[in-house]
Amino acid sequence: MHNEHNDEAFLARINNGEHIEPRDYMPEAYRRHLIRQIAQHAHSEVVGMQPEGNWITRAPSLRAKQILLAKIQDEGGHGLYLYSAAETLGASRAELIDLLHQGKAKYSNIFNYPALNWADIGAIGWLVDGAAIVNQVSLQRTSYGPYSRAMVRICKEESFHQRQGYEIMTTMMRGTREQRHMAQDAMNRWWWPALMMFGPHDSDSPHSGDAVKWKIKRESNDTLRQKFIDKTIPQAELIGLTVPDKEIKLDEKTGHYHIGKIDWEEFYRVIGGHGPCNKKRLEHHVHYHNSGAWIREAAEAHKKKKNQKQLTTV
Ligand code: BYC
Repeated sequence: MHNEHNDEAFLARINNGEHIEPRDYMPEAYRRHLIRQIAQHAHSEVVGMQPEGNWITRAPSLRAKQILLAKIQDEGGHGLYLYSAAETLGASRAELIDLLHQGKAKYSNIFNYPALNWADIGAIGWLVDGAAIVNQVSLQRTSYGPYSRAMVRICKEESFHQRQGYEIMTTMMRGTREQRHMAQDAMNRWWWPALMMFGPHDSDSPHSGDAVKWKIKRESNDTLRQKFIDKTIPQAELIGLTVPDKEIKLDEKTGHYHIGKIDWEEFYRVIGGHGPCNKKRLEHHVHYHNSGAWIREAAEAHKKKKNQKQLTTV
């Protein structure tokens, strides 16, 4: 345990590439920064189960249903790893969920859009999980130990999610004219919100300064967005999808694609609570959280009874 209550020594450890562990000294601002980000991440995983959950009963085959179920269960698990990582910083899951319900904690912009048809399940897996994995691979090297270790597990599962989405899109692009149209329509609706998942441009990102200094963020919002763009455009072209951006151009010298302007007004509107599904997502979460209260109470009562039994047998 590193108990030196000294911000300079703390920064030196970070710069030395050491992990910060729960009982080590950390500045209060570092702890609060992590709780905000990890909670937002955990809420995203759990709220992210909603648009896909809606399609379990309508999956086009038993195989597709099994894969979708497994993916959604993974996401619930990711939420649990992340809430546990936040708990090591002194923030309880109940407290964080309460903040979500009060509209004081954010979750990813992307889950405020509707999943209208089966092609959306492909687009979510391919583009949304694809964007999430680019961000999360980088977060495997984040400075806080429990967050970094949670990311290693999460990334293994996310790569399967991305592939299942791309497989759906590939199958649809090999299908009928209507199926190709559905896949292109889903691409058109999910492309720009997926680019927004990386957050505002570096110059407009208020938390990036501290995040980079403390090595919470290992790569900037724009660097990760560009990585995703460079990786995804060739995948779209390979299966015959058109990226919905007339300004896309490959810079032969740098190997990077140039893209058009992102609509940041839409981003701030959506994260400010006014996207197409914000109200529905939150109401759904509150409803099912409240209707599950009995099981949390039963688990607590069981724990208490078990502890009492252990005490009497000692
Ligand atoms: N959505 O200073 P900035 C997934 C907010 S889903 C909403 O750049 P930061 C999955 C930001 O919170 C992926 N809000 O912030 C699950 C801040 O507002 P506050 C989830 C956003 O934190 C199921 C303000 O804008 N992944 O895995 O340095 C199925 C200024 O931004 C967003 C994570 O959460 C956004 N996209 O950087 C499939 C990864 N972007 O807090 C997939 C972990 C920004 O001051 N998080 N804001 O009110 C991160 O890496 C960073 O938090 C971000 C933002 C890059 C997202």
